[in-house]
Amino acid sequence: MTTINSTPVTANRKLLNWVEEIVQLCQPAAVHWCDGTQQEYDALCELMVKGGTFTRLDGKLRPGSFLVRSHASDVARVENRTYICSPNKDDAGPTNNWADPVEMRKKLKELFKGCMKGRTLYVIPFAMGPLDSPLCRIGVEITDSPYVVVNMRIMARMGRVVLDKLGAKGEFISCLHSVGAPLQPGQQDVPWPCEPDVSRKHIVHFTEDLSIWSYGSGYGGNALLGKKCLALRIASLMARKEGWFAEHMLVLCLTSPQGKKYYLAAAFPSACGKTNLAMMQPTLPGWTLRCLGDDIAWIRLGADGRLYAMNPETGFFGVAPGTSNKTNPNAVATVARNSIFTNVVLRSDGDVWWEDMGVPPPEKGMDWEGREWTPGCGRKGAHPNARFTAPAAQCPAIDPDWENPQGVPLSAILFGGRRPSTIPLVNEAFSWEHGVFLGSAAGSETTSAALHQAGVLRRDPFAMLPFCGYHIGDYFAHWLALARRTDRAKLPRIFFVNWFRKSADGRWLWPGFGENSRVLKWICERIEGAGKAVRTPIGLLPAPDALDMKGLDISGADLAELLSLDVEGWKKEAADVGGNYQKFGERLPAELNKELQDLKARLNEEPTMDLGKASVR
Ligand code: OXD
Ligand code: MN
Repeated sequence: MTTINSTPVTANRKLLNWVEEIVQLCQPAAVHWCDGTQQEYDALCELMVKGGTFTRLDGKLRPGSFLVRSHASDVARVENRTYICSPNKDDAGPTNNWADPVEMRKKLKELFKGCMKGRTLYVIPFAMGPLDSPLCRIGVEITDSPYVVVNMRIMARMGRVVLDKLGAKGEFISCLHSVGAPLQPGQQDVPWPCEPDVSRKHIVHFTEDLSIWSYGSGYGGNALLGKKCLALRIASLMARKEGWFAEHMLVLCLTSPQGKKYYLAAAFPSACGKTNLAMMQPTLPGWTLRCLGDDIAWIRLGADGRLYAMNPETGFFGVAPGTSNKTNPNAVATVARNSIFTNVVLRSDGDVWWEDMGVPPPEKGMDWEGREWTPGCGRKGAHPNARFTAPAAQCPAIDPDWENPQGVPLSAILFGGRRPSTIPLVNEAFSWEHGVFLGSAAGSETTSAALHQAGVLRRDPFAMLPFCGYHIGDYFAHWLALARRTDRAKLPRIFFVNWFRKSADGRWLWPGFGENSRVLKWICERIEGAGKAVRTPIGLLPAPDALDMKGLDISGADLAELLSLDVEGWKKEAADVGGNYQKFGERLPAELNKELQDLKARLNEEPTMDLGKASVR
């Protein structure tokens, strides 16, 4: 067996033993301990160019960047092949696939036996969170995919510095990954090796030793194990035990014209524009927005009783289609260089293109499957879940505190989803418990970019449906308990937003994107105890004149609809939330059932809305 970078610069016995054990099991042709340097990154990219996996993009148009096409069977996270293996089935809860840990280990050992034959095994020490943060956690991913190594270098802190921090005795989360495509002697490799048989793909989390085993897919969250597997599923388990929160939330900083900073976190389901909001350019004069993270927030209670949020990642793994100078100019600038594009169109000039990029399509190109493609050919050029991987530090709107080891103090938490009807533009919770209720009831209409049938309402509590590593009822209880651990006045205010409301004839009622700053301004005003609000059965809605609408051409009727209370729609909504709550059984906290019953009762009373009379909470 050859070894490249063979001398492991660690005295961590546990790590050395684990690597040895996996080498025995997977039987790779070589072992490479990743040092995380630029030279290593460049060499692996070059290796993939030579092997036909990567295409180097034009050095002037897209410097330092590459295109890769995945196998058609391997284009997204595979939720139905994702498992939580807790000894007790009930502890995984109704939102997870459960499997018996003993049986699953047996099955995985069989799958992994010899699975890296003919390939190099890479050891990737990585850290989620700044190395000096109290929340920083170390993982080690073993993978046979160089694509994973280079993506991990963008998405997490990795290499030598992490081994140094780990030291001889430090603890790490073991993350084992294989594409599941051993090579026989003399067998020619393919550009995107994976296990095409979906039933053999497994993304498995063991709750006792907090280990991750992923087999058969090389794509995104299935394979970059620091992201959804560690920073959400495994971290949510650790967070519950240790009293913090691992959330599917963006973090941003809004600064008012007076120079006051407001840090906000927002949980929206996948494909609801988290990346767009995280780095949005406000249209309101004098307001600025800076990005701290677009996907994951680790949140802890500070000594001063406030909640502090930190982004554990160092990059963006964003959906490319729909990203344009109109929807997200900061993302367009971020991916201008040093980025990896997966499953987009390759233009003949050596640059990339995707649907709704805001620039004309090339006359001719190659689609995400590597076939000749022309604009009118009837097929999409990019896969709807095509991605860019780009360093967060390249974002022109990155916040100076994005790597602050302490995190930033949150003033508000937003929930949201894609809801064409019923849900108003913005709604403030009456209390912490009501806010947790709104989060537990979150849902979104699915789009073709997601992994599911398009156009159906999928309840997605706290946007954590596929990411909570334990029983979701216990997760709600964990959030509710926070109000007993600190002064309520120090808790962030909770809001529900909906940028996706449509008129009866199918028009978007709200322009979204930079105009969302108008809603964020009202949220900041509410935090200051100023913004005018109307008390309604569902929460506190902006008073009719409370949103700053200067310079926005939107009809009074449309605005009224966006801010109106649809009592009949909400009665249906409450019934549907109640139906979904049934699934959570006895572990649904009584407080949430009470919130639901109170909502139903308020909806059955005469609506008390007096639009002329604004009440400040
Ligand atoms: C993501 C997701 O890729 O939530 O971030 O699906
Ligand atoms: Mn996400």
